Formats: sequence, structure tokens, C-alpha cells
Amino acid sequence: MEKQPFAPIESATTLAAVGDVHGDVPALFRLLDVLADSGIRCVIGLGDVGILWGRNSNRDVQKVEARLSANEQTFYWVDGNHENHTLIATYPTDRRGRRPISTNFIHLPRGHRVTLASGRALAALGGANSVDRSQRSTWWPAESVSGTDLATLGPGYADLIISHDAPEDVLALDNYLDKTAFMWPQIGIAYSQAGRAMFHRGFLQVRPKLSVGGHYHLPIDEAVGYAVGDHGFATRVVVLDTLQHVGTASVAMIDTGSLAIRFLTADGEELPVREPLTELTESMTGEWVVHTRDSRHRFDLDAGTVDRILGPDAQPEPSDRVRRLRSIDRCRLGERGRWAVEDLEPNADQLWHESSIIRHIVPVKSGGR
Ligand SMILES: [Mn+2]
Repeated sequence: MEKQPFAPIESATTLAAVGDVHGDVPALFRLLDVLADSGIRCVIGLGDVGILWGRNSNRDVQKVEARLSANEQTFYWVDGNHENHTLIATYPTDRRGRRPISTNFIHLPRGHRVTLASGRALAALGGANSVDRSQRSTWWPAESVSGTDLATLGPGYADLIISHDAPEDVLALDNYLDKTAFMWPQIGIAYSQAGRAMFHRGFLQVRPKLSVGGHYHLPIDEAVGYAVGDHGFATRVVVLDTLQHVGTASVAMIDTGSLAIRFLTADGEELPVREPLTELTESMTGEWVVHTRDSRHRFDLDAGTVDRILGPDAQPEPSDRVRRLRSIDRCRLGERGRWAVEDLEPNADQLWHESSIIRHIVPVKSGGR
């Protein structure tokens, strides 16, 4: 009879998501032991796991399985770009559509979905395009998210997407990629962006509340508003750092009911909690820029004013001038904004401003919350 995993993902109340392992078995074991000490038994690798890699992979898989068994843990993982996709594909999928490499070391193929005991739906969508493809001695075309993967994923909602790549329009990530673009050939950047665009199509099919990925080797936790046609939604986009980086968020402990997150370092040290901002309210202070689909609005909550910042393609409008902010009815990521303004001259009429769907709320200076 087939052996059952110790900690099936369906019944997990906490999932420990782990950034790129890169075949670093000692680092993985250190983390698995710390997690086991705090009772965490279901762990999810976010791609670039690199255990199933070359000639020694059988031995590595046996070592990993032995440690997981000793800790009564199960390690599920989605594939990244830095992965031996040919070797992965030699393992058959089981009747659930998962790919057990060993009893407790289980690959989740792209498009796989799980209903958790909490009632939440989880979708898995690994894969990413290597920015350094032209410099790599080992490269697999199967690293790319394909149209078939997106068809397998299907159009249904899921609360949570587990991936290697990240959705588009994440400010902290896009700023980082802009700053590091000089490091890569133009063709590699274009290829990598095409892969991210493909993942983003899958992301929009799922419209999740929470997106957790790896790949970029830096920690990000940002709430973003998205729109599919007229329908808006907000997602907390989390990117985890690799297990090789010290002191940063490499692990996310996800409560499968509330979707609340605690971040840990690769050594299992807990990091301070700082929830990403999802809403601008009248009770806040400071200066903020609200990005909608069509424009940007600067809110000075100390001065009580708002004005529109013209983008390069925007046509000037009367609402561009600085106005007094009377009230904020609604200013939430993924929704249309609504706030009341009036001209600065005395006895001016109050009018409501209705915005397109809000994508970002960004502090002009630090603080102000
Ligand atoms: Mn990586």
C-alpha cells in the first residue's frame, strides 16, 4: 500500500512557505528542525528548490526524506527556473495530480489546486524565465509557464497562489528590477519579463488575496490593487528571500484560515510584523500618493489638500489644481476611490471625485500612519 505523507497540505492550519533553497541541504535541514520545534509540519518550497538536480539527486532525496520523516514533516514544492525539469518530469503524478518524489517530498505541478481544511482554496503555479539564460550552462525550456499550464490552472478563484514568479505592478519589485537592469543582457530582461507576464495571466485568472513567491532573491510584502475589466481586487504580494541570505524574510508562516503572516529569517528568527497598507482614511496623517489606473493623486492629510499629478500621457483637467479635501468616503486598493473636494476659495462648492480602480497607496515620506 502507498505510504501517506505525515502532514497532508489539505489539513494544515499553518503553512511555512520557504524561499529559494538552491539545493542547500544543510540550510534546509536547519530550517526544517526549527520549524519542527515550533510544531510546523507542512512546508512549501517556492521554487528553485534544486534538490532534484543531478547525478547525486537520489542520495539527496533520500537524505531529505529521512529528515522529513524524523521531523514528521511534509515538504511540498513548486518548481522554479533553476530546476532540472527533465528529471522532475520522469516522476509520475499520483491520483490527486501531485508528483511525490518520495513520500514526504512532493512536487506540485503547475495549475494544481488544493482545498484546505480552512475552506480556503490554494493554487500552485511554478516556473519562471531565467534572466541569465544566455549565460547558463544548464537551461530547460520547460522553465517557462505555458499556455497549457494556464489552461490546467483554469479561471476559478483561489484565496492563495503559491508560485516562483511574482505578479506584475509591484512597486518595490519593479524599482529593484529597474535599478539592477544594468546587470543583465537586454534579451535576458525581455525574456524574463515575458515569463512574468505569462505568470501574471495565471494570477489574474485566480485573483487571489495572497500571492507568495520566491525567485527575485529579496523580501517584499506589498498590497496592490488590480483590475480585470471593471472588476477590481486587492492582493497582498509576498516575495521571500533565499535561504542563503541572512537576517531577511526567507520564510512566511501563513495561517490558512485568516491568511495572516509572520515572517522568519532562514535561521527561523521571527521578524517584526508590519502589515502592508491597503487603505487611506481621514484619521491618517502625512503625505500620500494614490495611484489609480489613469492617474496619481497627492493627498496631504496634514494640510487637508489633494491634487492630481499629471502623468506623461495625461491631459490637463480642472481637477489638477490643489483642492481642499473635505472627506474620504473610500480609498482602498482594488476599488474605485471616492472623496469630496472643494476649491480653495471661500464658499466653493463641494464635489465628489470618483477615481478609477486604485492600484497603489504610497507614502511620500516615511511614517504618517
Ligand atoms: Mn533562485
